[in-house]
Amino acid sequence: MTDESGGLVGKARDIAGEVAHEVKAAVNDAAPLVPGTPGSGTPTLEEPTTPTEPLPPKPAQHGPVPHSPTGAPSKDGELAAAQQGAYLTTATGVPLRDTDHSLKAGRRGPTLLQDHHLREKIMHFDHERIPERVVHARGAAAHGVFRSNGAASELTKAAFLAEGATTPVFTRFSTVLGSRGSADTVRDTRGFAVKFYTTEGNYDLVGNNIPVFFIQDAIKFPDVIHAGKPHPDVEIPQAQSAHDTFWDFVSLHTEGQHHALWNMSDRGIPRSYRMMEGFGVHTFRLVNAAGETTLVKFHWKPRLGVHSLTWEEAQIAAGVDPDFHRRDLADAIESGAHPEWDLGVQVFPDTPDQMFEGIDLLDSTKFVPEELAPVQVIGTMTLNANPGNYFAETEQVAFHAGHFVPGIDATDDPLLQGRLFSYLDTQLTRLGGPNFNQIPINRPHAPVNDMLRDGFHQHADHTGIAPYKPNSLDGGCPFLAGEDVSAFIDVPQAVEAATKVRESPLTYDDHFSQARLFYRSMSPAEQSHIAQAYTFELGKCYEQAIKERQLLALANIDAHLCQLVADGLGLPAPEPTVAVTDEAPSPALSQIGDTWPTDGRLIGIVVPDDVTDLSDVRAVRDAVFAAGMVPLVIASKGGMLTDGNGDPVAVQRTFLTVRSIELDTVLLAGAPLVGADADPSADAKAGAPSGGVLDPRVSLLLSEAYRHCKALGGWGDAAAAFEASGLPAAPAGVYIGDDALDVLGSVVELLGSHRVWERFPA
Ligand code: HDE
Repeated sequence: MTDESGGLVGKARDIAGEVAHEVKAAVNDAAPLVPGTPGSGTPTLEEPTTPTEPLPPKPAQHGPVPHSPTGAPSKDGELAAAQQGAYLTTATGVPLRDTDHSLKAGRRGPTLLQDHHLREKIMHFDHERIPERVVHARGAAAHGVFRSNGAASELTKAAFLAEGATTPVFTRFSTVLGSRGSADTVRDTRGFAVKFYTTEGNYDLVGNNIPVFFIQDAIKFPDVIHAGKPHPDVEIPQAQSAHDTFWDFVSLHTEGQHHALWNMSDRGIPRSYRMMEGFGVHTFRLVNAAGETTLVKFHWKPRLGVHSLTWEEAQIAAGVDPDFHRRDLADAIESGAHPEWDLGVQVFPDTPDQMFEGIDLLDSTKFVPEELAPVQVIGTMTLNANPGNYFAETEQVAFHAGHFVPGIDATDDPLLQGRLFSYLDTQLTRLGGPNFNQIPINRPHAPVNDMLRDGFHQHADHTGIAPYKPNSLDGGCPFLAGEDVSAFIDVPQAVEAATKVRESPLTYDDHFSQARLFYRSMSPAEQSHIAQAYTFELGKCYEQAIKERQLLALANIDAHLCQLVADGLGLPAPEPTVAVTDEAPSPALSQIGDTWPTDGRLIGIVVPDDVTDLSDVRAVRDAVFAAGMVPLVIASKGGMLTDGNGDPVAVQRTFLTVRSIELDTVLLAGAPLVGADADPSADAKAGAPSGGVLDPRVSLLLSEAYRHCKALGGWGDAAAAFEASGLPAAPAGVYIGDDALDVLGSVVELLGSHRVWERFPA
């Protein structure tokens, strides 16, 4: 290296040591911050000119734990640093002086082919995209840890399920149908995929937030997905099932009816990834150290409870904040509200028929009600860090339903069997070759000694000359695990001697009884949401025959549901075509009737311009932070609110930027008068009715939040505001008082049950 280039790098390192960065970590330690900071540094008005090393990640962020491509822990954390040095370089580390101008023959002349920097920069940019996932393209992920309580150690020899074992995890949530840039809050199933980096290799639990699936046999997967995806001619509609091809398929292939019903329920529009259950869906086989087997179904139970959006909230969010779920997850982690789930199993004896209480455990369109087989908690997952880089981690993570560890094995569920093939296959196209397990986020934290060699993007520099078995040239390495090593041993499961057939077991023919069970387990409010969802989705279909055919399926599920939907569609309700059995409800399926923690919930505090004393606002804001929630101060315009008595109060949202859907509750510190900028031609929200005294944007905020059955509160002149916004007199779940902290307490208590349920018309 010349003096110029080598000296530059060295000099930059020295300067970086001297430059004190105002890193937000330090600020965060001192006082809680509203989450959402774009980076760890505080930007200056002028473009910085002092060379410095790259800034550290944000405090709540990190990349994959550094390991070599073959699972060896990195002795030098630096290996994980993707950037270093203070100066811009080429991909091969040559420092650059200019990246704004291409090399030209004169100022106005043509660009020269010689410009290797331009060529490299544009070449790389042209190839930044990889194919999105064929399903589950839209997702968000986080790092965390799984702690086992040992309750499963009698059932499985898996080391990560031994008492006290802690295992790093990376968890990705997703929608199924939408493209990578689609909205989060669409009506759809959600993916819930967890990669456990165990000491015995990676274990992936690739599940969904719904315990049943559309199809019983993997061979139907392309059919159901082609039907759910946008129409192939015009590629609409995006990320939803409210269209003809979806309902055409599930009304003909009625094994999809049960899953479709779950999607039409509130489970199809979760409030947050943090508030979803997760299910392994299939039955898996556990095997313990003695070789004894049990059948299990995996469940993730969110500590925050299962909660959903209303359909109107979901639709507004899809436009106003398409990143609603991703933002919620990242912000909660950044604000210290680390989401947690208990992992549990339903345990069934491994009998030859693989049935439990008349339910076929190999049929993924069926679930086992918790009342019949309780969920036994075997550990807890805490998500505590956001990814450092979306593409490197969330996009490149490769889950595989066949990533088992010793102690966990597959069953003969024909849906699972197809998945065991599919998840390796898809990565060849998506990640460009067979070495995807060497990508940092996919690297195991266990020693790898395989005999797989070469291929695109090979990162491991293998030694030895005999990647075959048996060999003597490499001393016989690698050896097969002996009795002293816990190895993966396929369970020697008997398979019935049979003739090759393309047929399903006869138990698979029942498509309606569990759908009926689910519907009858819902509260009246939840049932009415289901009826509305069907009416909406079928109302979006063009073809009358498809609507009529789907009504036939609904008649086989529940006559009242069928009637409600038929009324909405203006069609007669048909008679059932199968015997409608009486199914005992499963109360565990309803979301209503308990209270849950409110960690990371968003509390909007509206401060009118005429509030001269901000002490209540400061007290409420601090109490909200102290309770592990996030306060968002809303005012007529941005900036800082001051009253001359204490710290200025930062405004996070204005009447222009705020919308009710991002807030779990709204508190009014008075009654904001109509603002000078409340002009419907500039901001359509300003057209909301408000009695001419209240700012119409605030009136809209209140009326929407009220309609969405959120708890509300206020102090000062707040009563006048509620009155002006047209809410009913003495409305349920609205707290107005003189003491702001008392009001906050009442509202948060109600928030624990998620909604003011009695406001929903039953
Ligand atoms: Fe998947 N699925 N799937 N799936 N699936 C994929 O893998 C597939 C199924 C699930 O966040 C793909 O890497 C087939 C059931 C999740 O990266 C692909 C069948 C369940 C994710 C694939 C199923 C799931 C996927 C697309 C029927 C719940 C996202 C890209 C036999 C238990 C994982 C990829 C992530 C992703 C195939 C059925 C869950 C193509 C063939 C049932 C959560 O391999």
